[in-house]
Amino acid sequence: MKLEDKKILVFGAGKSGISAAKLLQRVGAFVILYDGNEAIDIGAFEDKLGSCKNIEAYFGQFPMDKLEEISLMILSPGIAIDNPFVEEVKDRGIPVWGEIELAYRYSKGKIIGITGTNGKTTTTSLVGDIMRTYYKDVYVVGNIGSPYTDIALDTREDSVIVIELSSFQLETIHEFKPDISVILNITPDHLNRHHTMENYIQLKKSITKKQDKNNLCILNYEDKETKSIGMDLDIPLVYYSSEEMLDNGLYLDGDNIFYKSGENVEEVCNVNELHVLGKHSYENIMAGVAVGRHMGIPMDLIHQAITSFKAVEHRIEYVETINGVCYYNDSKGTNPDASIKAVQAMKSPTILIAGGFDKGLEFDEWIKSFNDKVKCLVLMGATREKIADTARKYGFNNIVIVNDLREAVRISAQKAEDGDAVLLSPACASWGMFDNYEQRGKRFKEYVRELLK
Ligand code: UMA
Repeated sequence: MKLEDKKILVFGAGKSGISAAKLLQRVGAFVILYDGNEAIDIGAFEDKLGSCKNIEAYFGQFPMDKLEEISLMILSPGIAIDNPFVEEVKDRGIPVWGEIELAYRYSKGKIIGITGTNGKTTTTSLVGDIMRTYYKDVYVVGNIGSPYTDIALDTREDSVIVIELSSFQLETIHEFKPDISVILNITPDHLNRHHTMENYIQLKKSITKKQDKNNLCILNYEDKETKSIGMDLDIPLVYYSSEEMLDNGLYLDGDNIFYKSGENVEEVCNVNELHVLGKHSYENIMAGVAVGRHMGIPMDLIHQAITSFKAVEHRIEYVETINGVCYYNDSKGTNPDASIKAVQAMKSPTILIAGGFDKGLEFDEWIKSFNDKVKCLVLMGATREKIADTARKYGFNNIVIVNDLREAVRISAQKAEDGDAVLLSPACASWGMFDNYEQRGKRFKEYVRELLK
Protein backbone atom coordinates (compact mmCIF):
# COMPACT_ATOMS: atom_id res chain seq x y z
CA MET A 1 0.00 0.00 0.00
CA LYS A 2 1.40 3.41 -1.00
CA LEU A 3 0.95 5.82 1.89
CA GLU A 4 1.93 9.04 0.12
CA ASP A 5 -0.95 11.57 0.17
CA LYS A 6 -3.14 9.16 2.16
CA LYS A 7 -4.80 10.10 5.44
CA ILE A 8 -3.42 7.83 8.12
CA LEU A 9 -4.79 7.66 11.64
CA VAL A 10 -2.23 7.02 14.38
CA PHE A 11 -3.85 5.77 17.61
CA GLY A 12 -1.81 6.42 20.77
CA ALA A 13 0.46 9.42 21.27
CA GLY A 14 3.21 7.71 23.27
CA LYS A 15 6.67 6.89 21.94
CA SER A 16 5.42 4.59 19.17
CA GLY A 17 2.64 6.90 17.97
CA ILE A 18 4.82 10.02 17.85
CA SER A 19 7.57 8.16 16.03
CA ALA A 20 5.11 6.59 13.57
CA ALA A 21 3.60 10.05 12.89
CA LYS A 22 7.06 11.42 12.11
CA LEU A 23 7.84 8.61 9.67
CA LEU A 24 4.47 9.01 7.98
CA GLN A 25 4.96 12.72 7.53
CA ARG A 26 8.43 12.16 6.06
CA VAL A 27 6.98 9.82 3.42
CA GLY A 28 4.30 12.33 2.46
CA ALA A 29 1.24 10.97 4.25
CA PHE A 30 -1.29 13.18 6.01
CA VAL A 31 -1.32 12.26 9.70
CA ILE A 32 -4.26 12.35 12.10
CA LEU A 33 -3.19 11.51 15.64
CA TYR A 34 -5.61 10.31 18.29
CA ASP A 35 -5.05 9.58 21.97
CA GLY A 36 -7.77 8.49 24.38
CA ASN A 37 -6.31 10.55 27.20
CA GLU A 38 -8.13 13.89 27.23
CA ALA A 39 -5.80 15.21 29.94
CA ILE A 40 -2.66 14.78 27.83
CA ASP A 41 0.02 17.44 28.36
CA ILE A 42 -0.23 19.35 25.07
CA GLY A 43 3.05 21.25 25.64
CA ALA A 44 5.03 18.04 26.17
CA PHE A 45 3.22 16.45 23.22
CA GLU A 46 4.19 19.32 20.89
CA ASP A 47 7.78 19.19 22.13
CA LYS A 48 7.94 15.51 21.27
CA LEU A 49 6.58 16.16 17.78
CA GLY A 50 9.42 18.67 17.25
CA SER A 51 9.70 19.69 13.61
CA CYS A 52 6.78 17.45 12.67
CA LYS A 53 4.14 20.16 12.14
CA ASN A 54 0.58 20.39 10.83
CA ILE A 55 -0.61 17.24 12.50
CA GLU A 56 -4.32 17.08 13.16
CA ALA A 57 -4.68 15.73 16.71
CA TYR A 58 -7.62 14.63 18.86
CA PHE A 59 -7.59 13.81 22.58
CA GLY A 60 -10.34 12.10 24.55
CA GLN A 61 -13.11 11.65 21.96
CA PHE A 62 -12.52 11.03 18.25
CA PRO A 63 -14.97 12.52 15.71
CA MET A 64 -16.21 9.25 14.17
CA ASP A 65 -17.23 10.82 10.83
CA LYS A 66 -13.49 11.44 10.24
CA LEU A 67 -13.05 7.68 9.84
CA GLU A 68 -14.51 7.98 6.32
CA GLU A 69 -11.32 9.76 5.20
CA ILE A 70 -8.90 7.25 6.72
CA SER A 71 -6.97 4.71 4.59
CA LEU A 72 -5.00 3.00 7.38
CA MET A 73 -4.66 3.03 11.15
CA ILE A 74 -1.35 2.62 12.97
CA LEU A 75 -1.96 1.18 16.41
CA SER A 76 0.33 1.68 19.42
CA PRO A 77 1.33 -1.53 21.22
CA GLY A 78 -0.23 -0.51 24.55
CA ILE A 79 -3.71 -0.52 22.95
CA ALA A 80 -5.38 -3.90 22.56
CA ILE A 81 -6.58 -5.10 19.19
CA ASP A 82 -10.04 -5.70 20.72
CA ASN A 83 -10.33 -2.14 22.06
CA PRO A 84 -13.85 -0.94 21.04
CA PHE A 85 -12.50 1.95 18.93
CA VAL A 86 -10.13 -0.42 17.12
CA GLU A 87 -13.02 -2.85 16.53
CA GLU A 88 -15.05 -0.03 14.99
CA VAL A 89 -12.16 0.90 12.68
CA LYS A 90 -11.73 -2.74 11.60
CA ASP A 91 -15.50 -3.11 11.03
CA ARG A 92 -15.30 -0.23 8.58
CA GLY A 93 -12.71 -2.17 6.56
CA ILE A 94 -9.79 0.09 7.49
CA PRO A 95 -6.56 -1.92 7.77
CA VAL A 96 -4.79 -1.80 11.15
CA TRP A 97 -1.00 -2.06 11.31
CA GLY A 98 1.29 -1.80 14.29
CA GLU A 99 4.23 0.55 14.40
CA ILE A 100 6.53 -2.43 13.69
CA GLU A 101 4.70 -3.26 10.45
CA LEU A 102 4.89 0.37 9.33
CA ALA A 103 8.64 0.55 9.99
CA TYR A 104 9.21 -2.80 8.28
CA ARG A 105 7.59 -1.57 5.05
CA TYR A 106 10.15 1.24 4.87
CA SER A 107 13.34 -0.40 6.14
CA LYS A 108 16.26 -2.10 4.41
CA GLY A 109 18.96 -4.51 5.59
CA LYS A 110 18.96 -7.65 7.69
CA ILE A 111 16.35 -8.02 10.41
CA ILE A 112 16.75 -10.01 13.62
CA GLY A 113 13.51 -10.25 15.64
CA ILE A 114 13.67 -11.39 19.26
CA THR A 115 10.68 -12.35 21.36
CA GLY A 116 9.85 -14.52 24.38
CA THR A 117 8.31 -13.91 27.77
CA ASN A 118 11.56 -13.24 29.60
CA GLY A 119 15.07 -12.22 28.63
CA LYS A 120 14.05 -10.29 25.48
CA THR A 121 15.65 -7.02 26.47
CA THR A 122 18.86 -8.68 27.67
CA THR A 123 19.19 -10.83 24.56
CA THR A 124 18.35 -7.96 22.21
CA SER A 125 20.98 -5.82 23.84
CA LEU A 126 23.53 -8.67 23.74
CA VAL A 127 22.80 -9.40 20.06
CA GLY A 128 23.29 -5.69 19.34
CA ASP A 129 26.74 -5.88 20.99
CA ILE A 130 27.64 -9.02 19.03
CA MET A 131 26.56 -7.39 15.74
CA ARG A 132 28.61 -4.26 16.42
CA THR A 133 31.82 -6.32 16.60
CA TYR A 134 31.45 -7.06 12.88
CA TYR A 135 28.86 -4.84 11.20
CA LYS A 136 29.08 -1.05 10.89
CA ASP A 137 25.44 0.01 10.68
CA VAL A 138 23.62 -1.67 13.57
CA TYR A 139 20.32 -0.56 15.13
CA VAL A 140 18.77 -1.93 18.35
CA VAL A 141 15.08 -1.03 18.54
CA GLY A 142 11.55 -2.10 19.52
CA ASN A 143 10.12 -2.89 22.95
CA ILE A 144 13.58 -2.18 24.41
CA GLY A 145 12.56 1.49 24.27
CA SER A 146 13.43 3.01 20.85
CA PRO A 147 10.66 2.70 18.26
CA TYR A 148 11.62 0.96 15.02
CA THR A 149 9.92 3.78 13.05
CA ASP A 150 12.56 6.19 14.44
CA ILE A 151 15.27 4.65 12.29
CA ALA A 152 13.49 2.76 9.49
CA LEU A 153 14.05 5.46 6.85
CA ASP A 154 17.76 5.71 7.73
CA THR A 155 18.52 2.02 7.16
CA ARG A 156 20.53 0.76 4.15
CA GLU A 157 21.02 -2.58 2.43
CA ASP A 158 24.05 -3.26 4.68
CA SER A 159 22.24 -2.31 7.94
CA VAL A 160 21.48 -4.83 10.66
CA ILE A 161 18.33 -4.15 12.69
CA VAL A 162 17.90 -6.00 15.99
CA ILE A 163 14.30 -5.70 17.23
CA GLU A 164 12.87 -6.68 20.61
CA LEU A 165 9.26 -7.68 19.98
CA SER A 166 6.56 -7.93 22.64
CA SER A 167 3.36 -9.92 22.19
CA PHE A 168 1.61 -6.53 22.02
CA GLN A 169 3.68 -5.62 18.98
CA LEU A 170 3.27 -9.02 17.34
CA GLU A 171 -0.52 -8.60 17.47
CA THR A 172 -0.37 -6.14 14.55
CA ILE A 173 2.28 -7.51 12.18
CA HIS A 174 1.23 -8.69 8.70
CA GLU A 175 4.09 -8.87 6.18
CA PHE A 176 6.88 -8.50 8.76
CA LYS A 177 9.54 -11.08 7.93
CA PRO A 178 12.71 -11.26 10.01
CA ASP A 179 15.79 -12.91 8.48
CA ILE A 180 16.39 -14.46 11.89
CA SER A 181 13.72 -14.89 14.56
CA VAL A 182 14.38 -15.91 18.16
CA ILE A 183 11.75 -17.17 20.62
CA LEU A 184 13.40 -17.45 24.02
CA ASN A 185 10.65 -18.96 26.19
CA ILE A 186 6.89 -18.75 26.70
CA THR A 187 5.31 -18.73 30.16
CA PRO A 188 2.10 -16.99 31.31
CA ASP A 189 2.13 -13.20 30.98
CA HIS A 190 -0.23 -10.45 29.79
CA LEU A 191 -3.21 -12.81 29.99
CA ASN A 192 -5.52 -9.92 30.91
CA ARG A 193 -4.82 -8.62 27.41
CA HIS A 194 -4.53 -11.83 25.37
CA HIS A 195 -7.22 -13.73 27.37
CA THR A 196 -5.88 -17.28 26.89
CA MET A 197 -2.47 -18.90 27.02
CA GLU A 198 -3.19 -20.38 23.58
CA ASN A 199 -3.61 -16.87 22.08
CA TYR A 200 -0.43 -15.72 23.78
CA ILE A 201 1.55 -18.69 22.40
CA GLN A 202 0.16 -18.12 18.88
CA LEU A 203 1.19 -14.47 19.05
CA LYS A 204 4.75 -15.39 19.98
CA LYS A 205 4.82 -17.98 17.21
CA SER A 206 3.56 -15.40 14.69
CA ILE A 207 7.05 -13.88 14.56
CA THR A 208 7.80 -16.75 12.13
CA LYS A 209 4.60 -16.56 10.07
CA LYS A 210 6.19 -15.00 6.96
CA GLN A 211 9.59 -16.69 7.30
CA ASP A 212 10.69 -19.16 4.59
CA LYS A 213 13.54 -21.58 3.85
CA ASN A 214 16.00 -18.70 3.42
CA ASN A 215 15.38 -17.53 6.99
CA LEU A 216 16.13 -19.03 10.37
CA CYS A 217 14.33 -19.47 13.68
CA ILE A 218 16.29 -19.95 16.92
CA LEU A 219 14.48 -21.74 19.76
CA ASN A 220 15.02 -22.82 23.35
CA TYR A 221 15.01 -26.61 23.57
CA GLU A 222 14.31 -26.55 27.32
CA ASP A 223 11.10 -24.55 27.06
CA LYS A 224 8.08 -26.77 26.46
CA GLU A 225 6.28 -24.24 24.25
CA THR A 226 9.19 -23.10 22.09
CA LYS A 227 10.32 -26.70 21.61
CA SER A 228 6.89 -27.66 20.34
CA ILE A 229 6.67 -24.58 18.08
CA GLY A 230 9.79 -25.94 16.37
CA MET A 231 8.04 -29.25 15.65
CA ASP A 232 5.42 -27.37 13.60
CA LEU A 233 7.74 -25.14 11.60
CA ASP A 234 8.96 -25.90 8.11
CA ILE A 235 11.88 -23.44 8.07
CA PRO A 236 15.53 -23.82 9.13
CA LEU A 237 15.81 -24.08 12.93
CA VAL A 238 18.56 -23.95 15.53
CA TYR A 239 17.93 -25.04 19.10
CA TYR A 240 19.93 -24.31 22.23
CA SER A 241 19.81 -26.22 25.49
CA SER A 242 21.02 -25.66 29.04
CA GLU A 243 20.32 -29.33 29.91
CA GLU A 244 21.14 -31.60 27.00
CA MET A 245 23.98 -32.04 24.52
CA LEU A 246 22.34 -31.38 21.15
CA ASP A 247 23.42 -32.98 17.87
CA ASN A 248 23.01 -29.69 16.15
CA GLY A 249 22.90 -26.41 18.06
CA LEU A 250 24.24 -24.85 21.22
CA TYR A 251 24.41 -26.48 24.59
CA LEU A 252 25.78 -26.14 28.09
CA ASP A 253 27.98 -29.03 29.24
CA GLY A 254 29.22 -28.56 32.81
CA ASP A 255 30.57 -25.01 32.88
CA ASN A 256 31.19 -24.80 29.14
CA ILE A 257 29.04 -23.72 26.24
CA PHE A 258 29.57 -25.53 22.92
CA TYR A 259 28.23 -25.06 19.43
CA LYS A 260 27.81 -28.20 17.37
CA SER A 261 27.13 -27.98 13.67
CA GLY A 262 27.35 -31.30 11.82
CA GLU A 263 30.60 -32.96 12.91
CA ASN A 264 32.11 -29.65 13.94
CA VAL A 265 32.10 -28.77 17.66
CA GLU A 266 33.30 -25.31 18.69
CA GLU A 267 33.89 -24.26 22.29
CA VAL A 268 32.12 -20.94 22.85
CA CYS A 269 33.15 -20.02 26.42
CA ASN A 270 33.32 -21.08 30.04
CA VAL A 271 30.37 -19.59 31.96
CA ASN A 272 32.74 -18.27 34.63
CA GLU A 273 34.05 -15.84 31.99
CA LEU A 274 30.57 -14.27 31.80
CA HIS A 275 29.27 -11.37 33.91
CA VAL A 276 25.69 -12.66 34.03
CA LEU A 277 24.16 -15.02 36.59
CA GLY A 278 21.99 -18.12 36.35
CA LYS A 279 21.04 -20.78 33.82
CA HIS A 280 18.44 -18.54 32.19
CA SER A 281 21.25 -16.07 31.43
CA TYR A 282 23.34 -18.79 29.80
CA GLU A 283 20.33 -19.60 27.64
CA ASN A 284 20.14 -15.98 26.49
CA ILE A 285 23.86 -16.04 25.76
CA MET A 286 23.43 -19.21 23.66
CA ALA A 287 20.60 -17.59 21.70
CA GLY A 288 22.84 -14.58 21.03
CA VAL A 289 25.75 -16.77 19.91
CA ALA A 290 23.45 -18.66 17.52
CA VAL A 291 22.41 -15.35 15.93
CA GLY A 292 26.05 -14.23 15.71
CA ARG A 293 27.24 -17.43 14.01
CA HIS A 294 24.37 -17.34 11.51
CA MET A 295 25.21 -13.75 10.69
CA GLY A 296 28.73 -14.96 9.77
CA ILE A 297 30.55 -13.43 12.74
CA PRO A 298 33.82 -15.18 13.75
CA MET A 299 33.71 -16.92 17.14
CA ASP A 300 36.56 -14.84 18.59
CA LEU A 301 34.55 -11.63 18.06
CA ILE A 302 31.45 -13.25 19.55
CA HIS A 303 33.52 -14.39 22.54
CA GLN A 304 34.75 -10.82 23.03
CA ALA A 305 31.17 -9.49 23.02
CA ILE A 306 29.66 -12.07 25.37
CA THR A 307 32.46 -11.92 27.92
CA SER A 308 32.21 -8.09 28.09
CA PHE A 309 28.42 -8.12 28.38
CA LYS A 310 26.95 -6.97 31.72
CA ALA A 311 23.40 -7.55 33.01
CA VAL A 312 21.06 -4.84 31.80
CA GLU A 313 19.64 -2.30 34.23
CA HIS A 314 16.67 -3.59 36.28
CA ARG A 315 17.44 -7.29 35.55
CA ILE A 316 18.97 -8.86 38.71
CA GLU A 317 21.04 -5.68 38.92
CA TYR A 318 23.32 -5.42 41.95
CA VAL A 319 22.66 -2.12 43.79
CA GLU A 320 24.57 -1.90 47.12
CA THR A 321 25.76 -3.90 50.11
CA ILE A 322 24.58 -2.29 53.37
CA ASN A 323 25.33 -3.89 56.76
CA GLY A 324 26.31 -7.12 55.00
CA VAL A 325 23.01 -7.26 53.06
CA CYS A 326 23.16 -7.23 49.22
CA TYR A 327 20.35 -5.37 47.45
CA TYR A 328 19.29 -6.43 43.93
CA ASN A 329 16.97 -4.60 41.56
CA ASP A 330 14.94 -6.94 39.37
CA SER A 331 12.15 -4.49 38.53
CA LYS A 332 12.05 -6.12 35.08
CA GLY A 333 10.69 -9.23 36.82
CA THR A 334 7.17 -8.24 35.72
CA ASN A 335 5.68 -11.76 35.71
CA PRO A 336 6.01 -14.82 37.97
CA ASP A 337 8.35 -16.72 35.66
CA ALA A 338 10.84 -13.83 35.39
CA SER A 339 10.78 -13.51 39.15
CA ILE A 340 11.39 -17.25 39.61
CA LYS A 341 14.59 -16.84 37.56
CA ALA A 342 15.72 -14.00 39.81
CA VAL A 343 14.99 -15.95 43.01
CA GLN A 344 16.89 -18.94 41.60
CA ALA A 345 19.88 -16.73 40.84
CA MET A 346 20.13 -15.55 44.51
CA LYS A 347 22.87 -17.28 46.46
CA SER A 348 21.74 -16.36 50.02
CA PRO A 349 18.55 -16.19 52.16
CA THR A 350 16.35 -13.59 50.52
CA ILE A 351 13.81 -10.97 51.55
CA LEU A 352 11.64 -10.64 48.46
CA ILE A 353 9.73 -7.44 47.64
CA ALA A 354 6.87 -8.15 45.24
CA GLY A 355 3.39 -7.15 44.07
CA GLY A 356 1.95 -4.56 41.70
CA PHE A 357 -0.56 -4.34 38.84
CA ASP A 358 -2.97 -7.28 38.49
CA LYS A 359 -2.51 -8.86 35.05
CA GLY A 360 -4.73 -11.79 36.00
CA LEU A 361 -1.78 -14.13 36.60
CA GLU A 362 -1.53 -16.90 39.20
CA PHE A 363 1.30 -17.00 41.73
CA ASP A 364 1.29 -20.69 42.72
CA GLU A 365 4.38 -21.78 40.75
CA TRP A 366 6.24 -18.70 41.91
CA ILE A 367 5.55 -19.40 45.61
CA LYS A 368 6.42 -23.08 45.14
CA SER A 369 9.80 -22.10 43.65
CA PHE A 370 10.91 -20.34 46.85
CA ASN A 371 12.32 -23.59 48.31
CA ASP A 372 13.27 -22.11 51.70
CA LYS A 373 15.42 -19.49 49.99
CA VAL A 374 12.89 -16.71 50.45
CA LYS A 375 12.64 -16.02 54.19
CA CYS A 376 10.19 -13.13 54.06
CA LEU A 377 7.79 -11.67 51.50
CA VAL A 378 7.18 -7.93 51.56
CA LEU A 379 4.09 -7.21 49.48
CA MET A 380 2.76 -4.03 47.91
CA GLY A 381 0.36 -2.93 45.16
CA ALA A 382 -2.97 -4.22 43.86
CA THR A 383 -1.91 -7.89 43.97
CA ARG A 384 -0.61 -7.88 47.54
CA GLU A 385 -3.61 -9.68 49.11
CA LYS A 386 -3.89 -12.13 46.21
CA ILE A 387 -0.21 -13.05 46.58
CA ALA A 388 -0.49 -13.27 50.38
CA ASP A 389 -3.48 -15.65 50.07
CA THR A 390 -1.56 -17.86 47.63
CA ALA A 391 1.51 -17.87 49.88
CA ARG A 392 -0.52 -18.89 52.96
CA LYS A 393 -2.14 -21.69 50.94
CA TYR A 394 1.36 -23.21 50.62
CA GLY A 395 2.22 -22.63 54.28
CA PHE A 396 4.36 -19.53 53.68
CA ASN A 397 3.36 -17.12 56.44
CA ASN A 398 6.26 -14.74 56.88
CA ILE A 399 4.53 -11.91 55.03
CA VAL A 400 4.53 -8.16 55.56
CA ILE A 401 1.98 -5.99 53.73
CA VAL A 402 3.16 -2.44 52.97
CA ASN A 403 1.73 0.65 51.33
CA ASP A 404 4.52 1.60 48.97
CA LEU A 405 8.00 0.77 47.74
CA ARG A 406 9.84 3.07 50.13
CA GLU A 407 8.18 1.35 53.10
CA ALA A 408 9.00 -2.02 51.51
CA VAL A 409 12.69 -1.15 51.38
CA ARG A 410 12.72 0.13 54.99
CA ILE A 411 10.94 -2.99 56.32
CA SER A 412 13.22 -5.28 54.31
CA ALA A 413 16.30 -3.57 55.74
CA GLN A 414 14.94 -4.16 59.27
CA LYS A 415 14.19 -7.83 58.57
CA ALA A 416 17.48 -8.63 56.81
CA GLU A 417 20.47 -10.05 58.65
CA ASP A 418 24.15 -10.00 57.73
CA GLY A 419 24.64 -12.29 54.69
CA ASP A 420 21.03 -11.99 53.40
CA ALA A 421 19.88 -10.53 50.10
CA VAL A 422 17.02 -8.10 49.52
CA LEU A 423 15.52 -8.60 46.07
CA LEU A 424 12.95 -6.43 44.34
CA SER A 425 11.40 -8.83 41.83
CA PRO A 426 7.70 -7.99 41.84
CA ALA A 427 6.30 -10.73 39.53
CA CYS A 428 3.84 -8.01 38.46
CA ALA A 429 3.80 -4.99 36.17
CA SER A 430 4.42 -1.61 37.78
CA TRP A 431 1.33 0.15 36.39
CA GLY A 432 -0.87 1.76 39.02
CA MET A 433 2.12 2.53 41.25
CA PHE A 434 4.66 3.72 38.67
CA ASP A 435 4.74 4.80 35.01
CA ASN A 436 6.82 1.77 34.04
CA TYR A 437 9.26 -0.79 35.43
CA GLU A 438 12.23 1.52 34.79
CA GLN A 439 10.78 4.16 37.11
CA ARG A 440 10.06 1.48 39.74
CA GLY A 441 13.65 0.17 39.52
CA LYS A 442 15.17 3.64 39.74
CA ARG A 443 13.04 4.50 42.78
CA PHE A 444 14.08 1.23 44.42
CA LYS A 445 17.75 2.14 43.96
CA GLU A 446 17.10 5.62 45.40
CA TYR A 447 15.33 4.17 48.46
CA VAL A 448 18.12 1.63 49.01
CA ARG A 449 20.72 4.41 48.87
CA GLU A 450 18.65 6.44 51.38
CA LEU A 451 19.49 3.67 53.86
CA LEU A 452 23.13 4.77 53.66
CA LYS A 453 22.29 8.27 54.96
N1 UMA B 1 -3.65 4.99 25.03
C1 UMA B 1 -4.92 5.26 24.52
N2 UMA B 1 -5.90 4.32 24.72
C2 UMA B 1 -5.67 3.15 25.39
C3 UMA B 1 -4.38 2.88 25.90
C4 UMA B 1 -3.39 3.84 25.70
O1 UMA B 1 -5.14 6.29 23.91
O2 UMA B 1 -6.60 2.33 25.52
C5 UMA B 1 -2.59 5.99 24.83
C6 UMA B 1 -2.06 6.55 26.14
O3 UMA B 1 -2.84 7.65 26.60
C7 UMA B 1 -0.65 6.97 25.78
C8 UMA B 1 -0.31 6.06 24.59
O4 UMA B 1 -1.48 5.37 24.20
O5 UMA B 1 -0.55 8.32 25.37
C9 UMA B 1 0.74 5.07 25.04
O6 UMA B 1 1.04 4.16 24.03
P1 UMA B 1 1.75 2.78 24.41
O7 UMA B 1 1.18 2.24 25.68
O8 UMA B 1 1.73 1.90 23.22
O9 UMA B 1 3.23 3.24 24.82
P2 UMA B 1 4.48 3.77 23.98
O10 UMA B 1 4.98 4.97 24.69
O11 UMA B 1 4.20 3.88 22.54
O12 UMA B 1 5.54 2.58 24.31
C10 UMA B 1 5.47 1.37 23.55
C11 UMA B 1 5.67 0.18 24.49
N3 UMA B 1 4.64 0.18 25.54
C12 UMA B 1 3.80 -0.84 25.68
O13 UMA B 1 3.83 -1.82 24.99
C13 UMA B 1 2.80 -0.73 26.81
C14 UMA B 1 7.06 0.24 25.14
O14 UMA B 1 7.26 -0.98 25.86
C15 UMA B 1 8.11 0.31 24.04
O15 UMA B 1 9.39 0.46 24.64
C16 UMA B 1 7.83 1.50 23.13
O16 UMA B 1 6.49 1.39 22.58
C17 UMA B 1 8.81 1.58 21.94
O17 UMA B 1 8.64 0.52 21.05
C18 UMA B 1 7.20 -0.87 27.31
C19 UMA B 1 6.42 -2.03 27.92
O18 UMA B 1 5.98 -1.92 29.06
C20 UMA B 1 8.61 -0.92 27.87
N4 UMA B 1 6.25 -3.16 27.20
C21 UMA B 1 5.58 -4.33 27.74
C22 UMA B 1 6.55 -5.25 28.47
O19 UMA B 1 7.77 -5.15 28.22
O20 UMA B 1 6.07 -6.10 29.27
C23 UMA B 1 4.98 -5.13 26.58
